[in-house]
Amino acid sequence: MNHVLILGGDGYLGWPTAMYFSIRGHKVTVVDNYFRRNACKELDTGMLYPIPSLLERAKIWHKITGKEIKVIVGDLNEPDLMRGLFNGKITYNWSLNNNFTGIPETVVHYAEQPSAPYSLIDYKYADITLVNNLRVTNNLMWALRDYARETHVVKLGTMGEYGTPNIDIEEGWIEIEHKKRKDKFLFPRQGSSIYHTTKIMDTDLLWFGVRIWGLKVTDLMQGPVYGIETEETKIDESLNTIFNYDEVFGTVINRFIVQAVSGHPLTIYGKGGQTRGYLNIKDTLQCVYKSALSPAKAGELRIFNQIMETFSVKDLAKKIFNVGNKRDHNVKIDHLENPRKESESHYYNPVYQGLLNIGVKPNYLTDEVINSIFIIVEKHIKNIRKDVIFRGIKW
Ligand code: USQ
Repeated sequence: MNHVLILGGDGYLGWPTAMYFSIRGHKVTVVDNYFRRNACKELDTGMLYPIPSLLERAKIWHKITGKEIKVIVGDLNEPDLMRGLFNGKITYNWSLNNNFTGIPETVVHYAEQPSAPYSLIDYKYADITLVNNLRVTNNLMWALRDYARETHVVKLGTMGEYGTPNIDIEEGWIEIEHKKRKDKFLFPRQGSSIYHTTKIMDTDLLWFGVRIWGLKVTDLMQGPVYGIETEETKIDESLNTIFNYDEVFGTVINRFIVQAVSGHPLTIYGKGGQTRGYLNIKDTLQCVYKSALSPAKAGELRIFNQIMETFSVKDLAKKIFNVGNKRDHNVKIDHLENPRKESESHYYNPVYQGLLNIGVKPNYLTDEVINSIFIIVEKHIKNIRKDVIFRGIKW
């Protein structure tokens, strides 16, 4: 694998992924339309600290490391932009020269609206989520079909596609015996938001492309990610990733730590028995990288459950309460009426072996790791806005 194309390369995971591949010697191109930044502005979500534009980030990266990350600022809803990434009819917004890098061996697809609450603000935001997520995925699938059948797609899926069924969750597939006959199917899916439902639909779209045109796809069913730092963001503060703690774009562990630092009670929704699989942002990078190094075969939809350990929301609050109090924060815990429709006590037993089998080494949520996130959040305490922590977007 030589050239990697990262769709959604400006986001919480996209930018750290770009640096991770780049520092390891791969040619990297990133594309982004600033959806996340614009949505944060429009919804007035606040951010823990400001971050440079994608063009500035690429220039800073080049200055510090001597490596090039080519940047295209554009909307992948436009089929011609997506196709240009594979047929060479493309103009870079920043690169050392404007020469087409060639067809990428790997595409990492993050270019989706990633928030469940965003998708349920009202009809408008549901529609933006549905149109964006499916159209970008469809544009990608057709560009691959027409120009790049050898290219491997690593697509970010979500554990939330499975919901919380009363049986063990397999890695994507399940064998079913029915009236004495057997066959293998995608594991049953039941998203608990419009966002999660779009992820089910785009898995189905790519599964179609895999069956009909022999595309190569790895679908990473990721749980909520936490963390702020990667080896590459540590190189310089200006390389930091976007960090949200608000109700729309913040994920629960990141939110709880910011709440603890700012003196806001931890916002457990309902009873807090909701159990999910979690992973450190550093592990997202490892998982995507290892998947890219050992691609799916032609005509294969390979699915991994991308989580490293499971916790209930109550367990998480307790962990953050303990570390926060040791750091002299007077942490309080609150149980809010759950704005979401989700089970608060349920069976949860997912399998998550595939990524370990290809060499991922988990970083677990230890007190030390939580403590290291506290230290960074404390540095930016002045930027924390308590008014964006809970607004109550209802399902
Ligand atoms: N929760 C609280 N209090 C809060 C925030 C969340 O109790 O202040 C609870 C939620 O009700 C939920 C759990 O914590 O049960 C996780 O919520 P989250 O906001 O961290 O995660 P979620 O909305 O499920 O979405 C996030 C990412 C999404 C990714 C997904 C993986 O935003 O992109 O796909 O995690 S998963 O949850 O496995 O579907």
